[in-house]
Amino acid sequence: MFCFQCQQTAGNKGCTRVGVCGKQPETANLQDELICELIHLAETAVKNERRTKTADRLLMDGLFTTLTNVNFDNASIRHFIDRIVSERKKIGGAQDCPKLELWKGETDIVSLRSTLLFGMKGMAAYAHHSMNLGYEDDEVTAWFYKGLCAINEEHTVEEWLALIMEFGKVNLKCMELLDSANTGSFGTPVPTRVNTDIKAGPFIVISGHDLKDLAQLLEQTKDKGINIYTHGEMLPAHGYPGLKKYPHLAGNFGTAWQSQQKEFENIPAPVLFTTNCLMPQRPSYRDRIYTTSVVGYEGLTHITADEHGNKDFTPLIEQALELGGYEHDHSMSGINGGHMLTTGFAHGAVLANAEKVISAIKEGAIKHIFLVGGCDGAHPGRNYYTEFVKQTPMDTLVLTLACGKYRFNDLDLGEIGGLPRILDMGQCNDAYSAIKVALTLADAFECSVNDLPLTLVLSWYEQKAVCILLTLLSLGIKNMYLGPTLPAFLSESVVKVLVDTYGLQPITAPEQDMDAILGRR
Ligand code: FSO
Ligand code: SF4
Repeated sequence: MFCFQCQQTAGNKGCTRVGVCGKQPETANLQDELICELIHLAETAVKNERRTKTADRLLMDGLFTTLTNVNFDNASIRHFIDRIVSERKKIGGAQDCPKLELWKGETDIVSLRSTLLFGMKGMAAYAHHSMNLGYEDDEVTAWFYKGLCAINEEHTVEEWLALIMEFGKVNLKCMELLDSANTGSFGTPVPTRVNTDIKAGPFIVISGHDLKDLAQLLEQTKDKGINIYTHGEMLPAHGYPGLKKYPHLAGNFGTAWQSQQKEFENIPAPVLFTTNCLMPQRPSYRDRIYTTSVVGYEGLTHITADEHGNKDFTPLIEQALELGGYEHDHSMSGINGGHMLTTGFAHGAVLANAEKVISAIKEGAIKHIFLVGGCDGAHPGRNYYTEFVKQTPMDTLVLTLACGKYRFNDLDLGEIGGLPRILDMGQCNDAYSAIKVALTLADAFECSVNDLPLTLVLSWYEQKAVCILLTLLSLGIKNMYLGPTLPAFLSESVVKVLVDTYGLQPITAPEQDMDAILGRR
């Protein structure tokens, strides 16, 4: 096996014996085979000018299946490969296709090819959620064909870089599409306080990013005496009017994904994984974990959708009632309990306060805005983000998004002009909100985003973070800080391009970076 797609890759070089994430060699090899089959399907569709709805969906879901911490189930990956092959044959493709060597070749070319492929895996996740809610954009869907074909073609370094920047722009469209899908289906998020303790009685925990799954679960548990708690990236769901209207959407359970093995131990309730990040389970709670959609793990119960996307969550509901939950209201102290978390500051809520923010910046009440966001992970260097946020001066705002926020979203940093100093914009795809806010401010100050008193301090873990980074670069955003380590798949020369052209900086120490950003040196 060879895999170097995520931040925790072995020795920051590549997983070769077994994945740090728990992925086994056979699974890794099957995922490579799946990617090769997707490339052949895209090539056949383009060559024969026969794009189909089924192929569209296979490209997105297939890429998403291979994203970090999504699918560890060999049988389901094999089944997926069979579906791709059968669709390829249906549209006039060859019986058998050659195996492709994705990770072999000249270092810089492998690096550029991997960057594009990993970015596309991230975009596939966003396109998948949009499609679940009935939202599609032809330019985005068509780019999956274009990008997959491009991966199996020869390009010069300049051509690869141009393709990657073009991809970044398409991914912005895809994030905009998902924003329309989420707000069009569930309304514009409003600032919302979220409880982190667990009420007595039966409950279900729902993790991942898919709001449609949450909506169906809320509908099916209505008036059944079952409370629903979000976990990880599902926390921002509380801000959407169409979801918060359910009184049994009771709070948020636990912290970021990498703590799940500890936090799920002994909970008297089932947990549904709608997307990543799923970790190998300890035996103590394995019988309570359910998967759906592209998520898979051998031995877990998988909830499938019918042809209209409807799912039947009865197995979880029955188990929740059987387990009964906690006897008394349960304090989760130690794992974020006892705090109220605040979410719902997507672009709608922040821009409703745009005048206030703009005049606060003009009057000097807000001296700087930081976007500290991205994905969390187990790397020890990730304490940087907690320390960095703690050190932000009182006259600065901190925008955040994705699961990296669990490093500091329980800190009380006070308020600035009636706004909390930490504003949670949502999930990782809500980077779209951050971009919208930045562009609005640039407009108001008649300058470029790079001239605003704004700095992006990003944490990355898996491939959605890769597509977001490529979008930010394609918008020409400079001097971003990235950590906790630079991606192993970026070769030295590619890093040099990013540093020289975009001023991308690896994080160092919180004080040192803060001083440099605020010009205090
Ligand atoms: Fe986190 Fe996992 Fe949103 Fe990622 S839960 S790490 S970038 O999947 O998707 O932030
Ligand atoms: Fe290693 Fe990450 Fe790949 Fe898992 S996804 S095998 S941890 S590089």
